[in-house]
Amino acid sequence: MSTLNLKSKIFDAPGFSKDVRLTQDELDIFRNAITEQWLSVIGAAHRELVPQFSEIGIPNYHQLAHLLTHETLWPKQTRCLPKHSCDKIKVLPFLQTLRDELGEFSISDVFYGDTHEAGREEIYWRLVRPHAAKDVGSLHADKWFHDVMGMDDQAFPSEAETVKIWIPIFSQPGKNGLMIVPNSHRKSYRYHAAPGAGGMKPVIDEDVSTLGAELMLTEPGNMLIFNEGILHGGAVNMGDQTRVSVEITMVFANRQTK
Ligand SMILES: O=C(O)CCC(=O)C(=O)O
Ligand SMILES: [Fe+2]
Repeated sequence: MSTLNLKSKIFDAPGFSKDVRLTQDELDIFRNAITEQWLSVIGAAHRELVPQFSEIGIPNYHQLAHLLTHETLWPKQTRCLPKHSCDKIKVLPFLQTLRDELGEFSISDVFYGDTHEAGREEIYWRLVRPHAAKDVGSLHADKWFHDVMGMDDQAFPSEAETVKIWIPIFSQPGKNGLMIVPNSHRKSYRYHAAPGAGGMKPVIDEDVSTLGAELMLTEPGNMLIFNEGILHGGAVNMGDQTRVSVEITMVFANRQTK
């Protein structure tokens, strides 16, 4: 039962889809789960600041971020949703839509640095403050991360194929979001591995201004679903709100790409 043609978009051309949207109820579940974890991490470091951050909300996080040590407060492990939130998200209708389109999949395990939490599903979020170039990484394909972090055969079996779901939770279309290079999963690009905050990370060795990266126009809830070979990366946030997005890696037992 496929009505959106996702398989051919993701595995054939252009290598991604922007056809699936969360309902308002689904979006609210993500917003509430992320806000809860965001306040709990802030509260663990600075109990007295919780009322202020709670009052302004995540889209205005950057206005008060100077009150805490942003650079050290948000390693990936503080942004992986707790089990009670993952359990709520796992049963949402959008994942059934994806199963109907793409076939059965599992969600990859929590994986950061040298830590692999076997059996715990990874649904994580990120904060990208306005005009903060450091809050976005360089263009990459997710399969480069899997390679340089040695995730194959750990977070998922090496014969498996992954597809990423990227969901804008708070976003300003045209001002922030994800850049994608259409059809890039069919090409190869040079990169090398370098140490990063959460373990090894890939760094592209190409002139990225020539690669044809396009900013995707995505309203909150309008997800991007893309091939593990697609070149993509966060755009520097030119808006006036903190951008919040979620990432989920679907794992398919068998390769669809030949
Ligand atoms: O949201 C970002 O800035 C980067 C996201 C990304 O690399 C991904 O979803 O795989
Ligand atoms: Fe990525």
